[in-house]
Amino acid sequence: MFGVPGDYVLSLMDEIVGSEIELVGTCNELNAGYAADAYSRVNGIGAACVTYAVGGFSILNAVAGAFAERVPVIVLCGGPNRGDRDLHRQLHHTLGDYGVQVDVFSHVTQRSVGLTSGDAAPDEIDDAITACVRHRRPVFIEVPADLVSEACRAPAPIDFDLHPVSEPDVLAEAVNEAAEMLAKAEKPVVLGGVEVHRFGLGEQFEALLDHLDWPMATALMGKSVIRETHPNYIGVYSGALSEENVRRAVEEADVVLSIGAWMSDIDLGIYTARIDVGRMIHAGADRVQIKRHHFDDVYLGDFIVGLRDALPKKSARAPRIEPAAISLFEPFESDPNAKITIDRFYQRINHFLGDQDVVLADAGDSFLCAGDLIMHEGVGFICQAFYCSIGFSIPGALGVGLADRDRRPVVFVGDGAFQMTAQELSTLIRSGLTPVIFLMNNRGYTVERVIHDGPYNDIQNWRYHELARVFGGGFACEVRSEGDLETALAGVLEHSDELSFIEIHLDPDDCSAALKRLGAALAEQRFS
Ligand SMILES: Cc1ncc(C[n+]2csc(CCOP(=O)(O)OP(=O)(O)O)c2C)c(N)n1
Ligand SMILES: [Mg+2]
Repeated sequence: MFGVPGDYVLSLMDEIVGSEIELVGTCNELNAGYAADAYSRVNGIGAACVTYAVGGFSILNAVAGAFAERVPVIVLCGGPNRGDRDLHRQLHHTLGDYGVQVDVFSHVTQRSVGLTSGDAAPDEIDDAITACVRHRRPVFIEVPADLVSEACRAPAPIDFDLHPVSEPDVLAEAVNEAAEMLAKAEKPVVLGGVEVHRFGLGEQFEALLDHLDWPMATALMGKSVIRETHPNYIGVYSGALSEENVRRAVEEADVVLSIGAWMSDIDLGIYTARIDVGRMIHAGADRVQIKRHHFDDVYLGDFIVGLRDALPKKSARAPRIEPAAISLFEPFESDPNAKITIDRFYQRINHFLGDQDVVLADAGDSFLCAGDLIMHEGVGFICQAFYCSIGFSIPGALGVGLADRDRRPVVFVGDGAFQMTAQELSTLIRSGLTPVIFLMNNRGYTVERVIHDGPYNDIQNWRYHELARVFGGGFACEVRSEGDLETALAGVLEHSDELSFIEIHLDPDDCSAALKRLGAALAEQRFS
């Protein structure tokens, strides 16, 4: 559990410290929220604990992100004693209306509850935890300081009912209709999505893919939903931003079978995607849409298994499309004196990632570039490709590292994003974690520059690589050439038992081809 103390939450924190839960102090509450979110993406659920209002409203943005991206996080928040509320005392951190926090959080959580009595608390807490797990969304529980020590009954076992049962007739009808459409397909493609991961359906999904043997792409949100060395995996689809072979495979398919994919603007390449609904089967968490009609109460897991049973093995003569993992076999030869560029950097990093790494790519050019990296067996990819709050990745690395100490977080973060949450480097070091952080210094907000430039996109240039030493240690260096990059990567391997921080100096106008296309599409939308 991640958090920052305050007087309203000290009694609750004492209970947490005395429990089996490890309480990890972060530099601020926003970072506690990001860390809990990333922890949840690896381990299935995350938690944070903060004080009333000043803490609560600081973590709000991270909770909104978890809500938008369906990440289960439990937020505990201390609060004024019940007696003080009754007397309407003007207490520090309060805003007149004591209920305002629970109210605000009700808009960005599945359940927002202020506990009021020991009698009701066990049911209210169980209800909130159940809502969090079932809906894969955050919940907020406010605990008045004086309630913490009040006696209540022991908690009952909870049945989370994670995979509710589909309506059998509706499921059968949806599966039959989908199977009929797919059986006629000659050029089908599968689009794998984030909900497969959120609902723990990776194995079922991979079994379906192996059974069908069709090409499969993913949108950015769903990246790493299966290992990307899978022979059927062809790459990230994001409309006009995609690599040409992936774009054509998806847009020229006669049926697109979308399994748990989201259709957000970034995922669809700012609506440059050209997929006709008339050729689409779109299975979501609890609903299946076929062409222009839909079936409710059909759950994703049931639909995946149902389709596998209904379709013959390797039915369609799906075209062979080059697997994305082929890029791993393209040799990389370093040109030591060449200035480092974005393209060459990521080509090199593709060969650097190891099994069990978890890549965290911050919003900005970092997540567009990292989308083309190949996630090996067991390698995870985490980015907020829908909510896109910059600064997620550094505290996110803390969450990932603590969720599984055997996995190395590898962070790609822009200079602008880094300045948002930089101080959490200190907690990474304090926790003895060993992430590798690549700070992409292109002197400002390049994404924004590409959309529309102005003086607001310039930021103060820091000596970023010196910060690791300021915050307590680790291996750090800066990279200007391809030769420097080789030296830096050798240093990372040598210092595998500590944090590595590598500052990459880039030209301000050096960015990925995808960003150039994205910028043009966004600029057209906003400024035309
Ligand atoms: C919390 C937050 N504030 C502002 C934005 C708007 N925004 C999106 S990208 C970006 C700039 C990111 O700059 P940097 O991290 O340096 O990445 P680059 O674009 O240079 O690759 C900004 C300010 C945001 N997404 N999130
Ligand atoms: Mg930048």
